[in-house]
Amino acid sequence: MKSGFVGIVGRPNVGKSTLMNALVGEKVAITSGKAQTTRNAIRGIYTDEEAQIIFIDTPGIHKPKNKLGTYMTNTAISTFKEVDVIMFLVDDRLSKGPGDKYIVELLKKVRTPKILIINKTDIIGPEEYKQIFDEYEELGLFDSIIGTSALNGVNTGVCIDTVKPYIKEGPMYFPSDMFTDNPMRFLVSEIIREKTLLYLEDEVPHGIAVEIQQYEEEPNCTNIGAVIYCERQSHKGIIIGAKGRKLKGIGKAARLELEPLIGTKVFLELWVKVKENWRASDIAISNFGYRNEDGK
Ligand SMILES: Nc1nc2c(ncn2[C@@H]2O[C@H](COP(=O)(O)OP(=O)(O)OP(=O)(O)O)[C@@H](O)[C@H]2O)c(=O)[nH]1
Ligand SMILES: [Mg+2]
Repeated sequence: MKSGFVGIVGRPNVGKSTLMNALVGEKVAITSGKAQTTRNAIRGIYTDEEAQIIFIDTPGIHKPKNKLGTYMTNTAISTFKEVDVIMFLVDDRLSKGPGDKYIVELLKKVRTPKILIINKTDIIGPEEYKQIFDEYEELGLFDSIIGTSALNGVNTGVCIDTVKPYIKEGPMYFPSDMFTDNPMRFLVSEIIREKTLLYLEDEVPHGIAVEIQQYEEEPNCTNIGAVIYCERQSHKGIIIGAKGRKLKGIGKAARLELEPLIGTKVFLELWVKVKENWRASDIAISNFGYRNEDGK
């Protein structure tokens, strides 16, 4: 048996979480069309007869504008040296902007094997794909280059086969039927956050955090109470919506996903509260669980 860790890194919104879910075959990380969705390193576990591969989905690396952003970017970069293989996801040409160039410079400094994943091949034309491929190939930095459509599950098997030679003989860290090591409460808060992102536009989503305040399991029903925090009074109104309709929609969408996941009926109550500028506060971001294991 082989086992090892694979870091999935890249700019925000390139499809890292979508790819991890496709590789693992279960939704273990939330995804959205809004940049900076993932905030923690999230482990997704893949197991077959030969190997157990623990994928680590990371927050998109970006130029931070607040303490939360700094935490997120540091979380992503700190995985570079902790994994056996790095999967670097892109969805555009290297010459297109500074984001990918910055990550490439960071990757040049680490000796960990690197696989380039050109994702979203379903919407990249063949000409464009070749340009992306050539620009990265020229760097001589990557051990392999793979094109994927994470959304359609295209080439996930190739990703797994490409990773395997880079991981060593090792123990099974997790039971074969386990897909993530995160507790259910975390998944629940993330799914509520995902639905909130889905219903919101522009600047509000980035300032959202979800805190589970009540989680009671009964034989046929789970009672969940959660607070959606936002940064401004005006955002609170947007989240609640006219006659509370938006919040109701968020609650319903979350409940529909939670019921099959938990396996009981779910009674979900949501509140919206304002915590001014929380992303600039060390204490607030730490209280929301955005802290490293060493407490920093
Ligand atoms: N067309 C297409 N869209 C994709 C593909 N993979 C992901 N997406 C979409 O891209 C958006 C971002 O996907 P995520 O998986 O949340 O991206 P991410 O890299 O994890 O983003 P952050 O967590 O913000 O860093 C979502 O709307 C996905 O549905 C793909 O292969 N093709
Ligand atoms: Mg993500």
